[in-house]
Amino acid sequence: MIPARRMANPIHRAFSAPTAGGVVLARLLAKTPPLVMGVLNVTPDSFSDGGRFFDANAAIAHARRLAAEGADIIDIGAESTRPYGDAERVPPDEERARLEPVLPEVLALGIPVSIDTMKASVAAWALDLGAAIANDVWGLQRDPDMARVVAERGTPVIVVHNRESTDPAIDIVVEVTAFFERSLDIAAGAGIPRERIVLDPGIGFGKTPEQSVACIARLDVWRRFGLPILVGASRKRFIHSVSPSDPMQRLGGSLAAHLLAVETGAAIVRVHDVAPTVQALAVAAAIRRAR
Ligand code: HH2
Repeated sequence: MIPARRMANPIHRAFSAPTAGGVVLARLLAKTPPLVMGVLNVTPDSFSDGGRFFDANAAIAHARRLAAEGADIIDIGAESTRPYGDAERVPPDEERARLEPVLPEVLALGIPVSIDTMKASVAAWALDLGAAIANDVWGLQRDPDMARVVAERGTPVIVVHNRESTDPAIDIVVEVTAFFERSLDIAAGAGIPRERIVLDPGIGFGKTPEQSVACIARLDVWRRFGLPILVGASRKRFIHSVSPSDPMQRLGGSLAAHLLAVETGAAIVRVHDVAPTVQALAVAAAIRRAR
């Protein structure tokens, strides 16, 4: 039984879905936001870590490290989403083959796992194995089966805003709001309860660096949906546009972005560097409490 105080909190409502990963989800419910989602890319070509964890043993070791450093959720993906284009499309069989030796070991860590995929068949397979959350960087709007797969499994889903190409002329806040509304309609049509949805403006996805900055600055706009908001700013290119740096050298910018995102309403941050993020959030919270 979840205490009423927790159910009033959107993040606790979103993660209270009964799923195969229900036992570990209970751990999320015991925590106060913000939650830290650690990134595990089992890919040869991710922009952010360039294939360091493509090898299954390296990936499993990294998942253990994310857990030890305090990740609340591990987000595993096996196809680079390449927010900045030239992504190599991975067939579903290949994506699954990359996950097969790694996912069971990651699930065994006892931390809720989200499956970062835009393919319904891969999501279905991973959720059936015990992944607790679907993370769709096309917000239920790419694969027509995704909403049904999520609805049938009763899991939470992260709806990420995306666009095929950038358009510096558009008002990105208006665009993301309209996208979220479409995703929420698709979710409702498929029978996904609103309470199981997390919104994510998709930092870097089909956005200019300025538009990514604007999304973090204006996060409060999407609080009106009453749903948890996730921000994944880690190592993204907008940091380079403010302070020129390679992806692996963007920790300072990532921390700044996530601290401000939490100030503005993010309940979950998706990061590559878990330990520094956990520390930064704890210090920020201590200062806030002392105000
Ligand atoms: N960003 C990436 C991938 N998945 N999921 C959510 N919910 N939000 C994000 O901002 C997000 C995401 C891209 O980052 P990364 O995983 O490091 O790179 P790649 O997709 O190249 O593996």
